[in-house]
This record gives sequence, C-alpha cells and structure tokens, in this order.
Amino acid sequence: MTDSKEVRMQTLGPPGEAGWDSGSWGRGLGGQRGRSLPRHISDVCRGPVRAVAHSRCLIVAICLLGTVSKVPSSQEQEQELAKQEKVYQELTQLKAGVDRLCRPCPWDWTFFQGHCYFFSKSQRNWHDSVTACQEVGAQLVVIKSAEEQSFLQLTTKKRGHTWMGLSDLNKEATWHWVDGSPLSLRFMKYWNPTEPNNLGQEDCAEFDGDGWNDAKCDISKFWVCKKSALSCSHE
Ligand SMILES: [Ca+2]
Ligand SMILES: [Ca+2]
Repeated sequence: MTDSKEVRMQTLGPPGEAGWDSGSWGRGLGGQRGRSLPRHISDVCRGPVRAVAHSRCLIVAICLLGTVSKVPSSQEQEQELAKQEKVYQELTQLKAGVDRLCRPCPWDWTFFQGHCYFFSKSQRNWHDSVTACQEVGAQLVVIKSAEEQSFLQLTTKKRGHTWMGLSDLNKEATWHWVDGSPLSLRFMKYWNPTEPNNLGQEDCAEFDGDGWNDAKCDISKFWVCKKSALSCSHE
C-alpha cells in the first residue's frame, strides 16, 4: 500500500472514494468532508460485510469525533461546575451563619436578664404610656426582682422622671401593677422618703431619682416598656 492510498483511506471523502464507497457516508457526514479518522476506524469501514461495518463505523466515528471535539470544553465545564459548587457551598455556609445570628430584642431596646426594655425618648401621661407599650407588644414595666429594680432605677435616673406600670387608681393606697398583681411588701422600701404621699391625688408611680414617687397620672413623663426576650437557642 502506498502512502497516498493510505491517506485516502483515512480521509472522509466524497461518496465512492476509497474507504467510503457507500453514498450514505458522504451524505451522513456531509459537513465533515475531508476530516481524517484513525487507521483502525478506516479498517472497520472496509470490512467484508459492508452494511454492518458501515453502521459500526458511523457510530464509532461520530462518537470519536464528538469525544475529540468536546475534550477541552468538557474540562472547562467541569472546572466551571467545580467553581459553581464552591460558590454554592460558601453561600450555604454564609446563610447558616446569618441564621445563627440572633437578636433577643428589637433595635433600640435593651436586654436585661431575659427581658427587653424600651426607654422612651418622648414623654406621655401615664395612660398613654400604658397604651404605647401595648402597641409594641409590651407592657408598662412591671418590676419582679431587686436586680431589675436596680437596673431600672439607675437607667431612668440618667434620663429623668419615668413612668412604671404601678398605680392606686382603683383604690387609694392599694397599689397594683398593670398585670393585676399587687405591690409586694418587699418592694415598699423603694418609695422615696415620705412617698407615696398622694399629694393632690397622685395615683401613678414613677422612677424619681434614687427611688419611687406617686405622681399625678396626667403629667407627661418618659416611660419604660418591658417584654420577654426572644430565645436565640437553635437546639
Ligand atoms: Ca394615690
Ligand atoms: Ca408623691
């Protein structure tokens, strides 16, 4: 076999040409004219049972050409997929981190021992202060412990006269919190000296300096709302 014949056999030429003597080759691979195939593919195409051999040859040739032409792009696709997978994993981790972040209290509220406190910047009378706290899902502050009392007294002392959720509106000298509970005897020591004095009908309690005072309910003062803090546990 001469070099020129061997070259012709390995070339997808027009129908009838050596190595591609069925017209279907030229039509089936019309756009591939002149493209070379390896020697062993050519040999398959020249088998004795040509119809079968041509079918096998066509499949092998298409697969081979497809594989050869896609090798670089396939690698690029794998690299691109790897990049996308990495970005996806990073975003997933970032989202998990954000989900773990938790604020137990709304902005502008102060957290203290499992509760959130809102110290108003404006002033209202006692009844409007009760309403203001209800509107934000809270209550005009009801004091439950000595620690809480100390925290509130110190904070309000810096701000000025501040309403708390305590009054004797229903019965003079009988003090109740806005949650309906009576004022405990152990809290009586927090009244300022000579208070409560009900001077001119004072029925609402306020933080005043270092202790409590009864004052007229229609006077505008700051107020403190209290509500439970959100649990940040994800267990
Ligand atoms: Ca009173
Ligand atoms: Ca008073």
